[in-house]
Amino acid sequence: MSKLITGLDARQIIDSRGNPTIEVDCYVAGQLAGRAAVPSGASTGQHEALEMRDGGTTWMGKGVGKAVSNVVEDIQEALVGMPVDVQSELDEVIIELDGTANKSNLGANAMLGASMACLHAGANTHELPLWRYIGGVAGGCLPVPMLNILNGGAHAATNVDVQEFMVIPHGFDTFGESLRAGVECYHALKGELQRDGLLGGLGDEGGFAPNLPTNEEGLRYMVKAIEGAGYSTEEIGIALDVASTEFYRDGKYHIDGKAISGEELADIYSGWLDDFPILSIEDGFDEDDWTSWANFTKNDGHRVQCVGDDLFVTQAERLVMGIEAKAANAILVKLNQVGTVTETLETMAIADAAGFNSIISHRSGETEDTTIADLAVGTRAGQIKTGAPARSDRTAKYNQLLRIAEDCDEFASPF
Ligand code: 2PG
Ligand code: MG
Repeated sequence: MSKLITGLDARQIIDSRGNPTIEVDCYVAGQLAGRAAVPSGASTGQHEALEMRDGGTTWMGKGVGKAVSNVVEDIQEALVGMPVDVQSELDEVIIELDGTANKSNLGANAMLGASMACLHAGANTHELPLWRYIGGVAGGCLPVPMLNILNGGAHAATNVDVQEFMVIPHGFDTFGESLRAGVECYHALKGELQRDGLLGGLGDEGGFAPNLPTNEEGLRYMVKAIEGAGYSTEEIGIALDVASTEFYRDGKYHIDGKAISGEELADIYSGWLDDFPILSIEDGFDEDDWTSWANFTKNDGHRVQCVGDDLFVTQAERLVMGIEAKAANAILVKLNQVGTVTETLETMAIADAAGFNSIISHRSGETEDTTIADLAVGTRAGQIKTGAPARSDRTAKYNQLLRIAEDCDEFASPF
């Protein structure tokens, strides 16, 4: 017989950027059975579900006291007495209780904290690893990591417009070897930047954050990092998250000191695809510039993964629009963009049915929570991006994948 939820608790904790966020505990039969913490973005899409903040002056207005009380009062009352292992029913109750399209009543951060804490509690009461509980007997495949070793955009105080330069070590037999290669590239990049006097601070996701003369120079450093670590660009490719919504204003993309059209930006990407081993471009265009997205996917989608993050915000409705418009061929998956585990899984199922790849993703503001590592394995997503292999908020996920790899030996890359 299923065990029943007997209580939820919640508290405000601190994330990797020093901002408040919410952590939720789920009690089953009076015992703490599951705990989860919610991440937070910086380059957020305008169509994301609402992250509830208190406003005012304390905590820079970013306190999550209201979200905490929404869990402890409303969500707890609705879930107590329900079996802990009926995730989709639990999420449905939370969604109905909120009753809004953008989760503005309870806050997506409150809802996701409760949803994920119950998910963990469900796995624990069945004495299953989380990835197995999520994926069932068919689940269980380690993803290829995308390691963001050079940070720019909204994640760094530099002149680099592209937000993320990632290595994808795809030509390896195991997750462990793939991660090792990515780590070696990280250190090789450090050496290259140090030699050129460019080793300054780090970005929000633990990657190096140099000022560079052009964005293309970042690509050159990536190739130097891969080759400097002793690998070929056949086994390690590059992924970019351009996060271009951040520099799209008045119908123009403001990049490298110029204001250009979507077509001109697409030409730049095509040139980069000719010259560099780029396998994946995320948010190449603004979150509402559907025409540029569709044109680029039509022209270059056969040779590069076109990933919608701000474009789709993990929401089924926007993904369906994108599938119909052939606007992309892959989706970035972030639980807190939609607000519950079940809706996230539903969006991934739609992507899968349409032949879109899914990439499980962290946020730039993270905690020690490792739910996304298990989500990636359980759903056989194939790819995960969770920052540089440095700083505990990022390594927590990679380290959880190493632990999972001890019990799950399947590793597959879509590249
Ligand atoms: C992104 C993410 C994570 P943020 O744009 O993909 O890397 O950044 O969490 O700031 O939206
Ligand atoms: Mg992104």
